[in-house]
Amino acid sequence: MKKLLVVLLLFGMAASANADVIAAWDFNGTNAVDAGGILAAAVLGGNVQAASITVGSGITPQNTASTWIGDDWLPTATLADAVLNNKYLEWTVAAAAGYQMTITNFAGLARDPGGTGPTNFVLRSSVDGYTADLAVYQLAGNQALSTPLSLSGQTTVTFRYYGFDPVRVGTTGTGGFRNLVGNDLTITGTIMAVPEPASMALLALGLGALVVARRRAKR
Ligand SMILES: [Ca+2]
Repeated sequence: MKKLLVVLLLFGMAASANADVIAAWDFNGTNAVDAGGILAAAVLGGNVQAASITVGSGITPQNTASTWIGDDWLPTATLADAVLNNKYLEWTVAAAAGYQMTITNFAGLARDPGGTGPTNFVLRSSVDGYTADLAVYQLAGNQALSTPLSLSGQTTVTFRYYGFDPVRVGTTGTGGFRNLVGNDLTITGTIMAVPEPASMALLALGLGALVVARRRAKR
């Protein structure tokens, strides 16, 4: 029994490495127009291959200094409208070959929607084909967002930040992210080598043998 516990404990320790920055963007000195609609992350964690942010096809990039924002979110009264009309900002993180990510947090500083921008935003991901709401935000000004996530065993993940507003229908406000000192949009988590089938099979074999030995000892 003790051996079984030790094996499980070691396996658990290997699987729970410390959370670190997987990718982080810095909008200082740029914007969605100057960057040509796509911006690579300023910081990539170890064994992260690439990360970039862009805007959905229904959004027009905006050139306000040191932001990542877009125009033409509205008229989009509901989340279903936003999904249908591609009203979102989008960012993607990809692990290096042979590695996988567990994403545990998203953080950013949402820009004040002002008098005309959308106040409702929803975060979804490619993990389930943009189906489930990972977070629902309602903005009343500049707002620091920090959302715990639990997306494990992923090689590439795209996040979509959908914007809509049931009240400001018919206006064309801006929405997106502001500049902070240092990183402005951050994805946190852990990166691990993808377990090889051979080592997984060995582990299963080892655990099976221990269980059999334990049962025999009980008799
Ligand atoms: Ca910054």
